[in-house]
Amino acid sequence: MAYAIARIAKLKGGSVSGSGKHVDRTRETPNADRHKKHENKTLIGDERPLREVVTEMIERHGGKPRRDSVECVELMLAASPEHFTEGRDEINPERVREFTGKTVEFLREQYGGRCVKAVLHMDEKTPHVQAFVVPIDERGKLNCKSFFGSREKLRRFQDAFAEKMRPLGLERGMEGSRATHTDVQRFYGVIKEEVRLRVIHERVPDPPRSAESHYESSIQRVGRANNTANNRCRDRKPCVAQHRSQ
Ligand SMILES: [Mn+2]
Repeated sequence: MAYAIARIAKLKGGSVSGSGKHVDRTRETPNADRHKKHENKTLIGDERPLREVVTEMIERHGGKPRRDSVECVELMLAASPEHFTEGRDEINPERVREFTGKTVEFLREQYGGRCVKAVLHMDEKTPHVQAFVVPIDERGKLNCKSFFGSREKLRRFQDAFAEKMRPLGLERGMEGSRATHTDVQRFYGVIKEEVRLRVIHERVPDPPRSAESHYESSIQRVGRANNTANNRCRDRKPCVAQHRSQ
């Protein structure tokens, strides 16, 4: 059974331009095959850098992002690899065309002009679309929470994508089921390099630890380990001495 896969990543500050460079391949991309780069396609938006179009969209609505605002949400939309290969070695271009068409429809219906860029990647292991949505609410404010702020909202986003993909024969995996989990893992396997290069803001301690405080705590840790080691040595010295004297 092939599944529809939809994941999001929230982008703040510097990670907007980083993600943009990655998706446009203007930065070295180790997991992408440069011989297939010409098969990638811009589906929504133009060739301008992501940072530029996101800022433009925010400014058009009079918004001033705070330092920790989610300025852009990256959507990764894909299907199980076997959906495109049908068990063969080659990718069926017709399957990619259908998938791409439905994905663009989905993005336009759900986000309209807020989706400032969408790119089809054909140069990684499995075809997938990476799309970028500026989460501007009805009042013109950046408000990621109103789109993706709860488990329920995330679930609805995945439901809607699966519903859109249903005519292609793709299933929405049962939530929390093994099948879904395996597929997601496999998907992340495909884009592992991208994920590794990205700053996962949710995991950055808040406030971020400075290099200095990190250094301090490392020194303390080494110091404690040293003391323990010294104490152990001290305990053993008499034994060594005793042993020698025998
Ligand atoms: Mn990609």
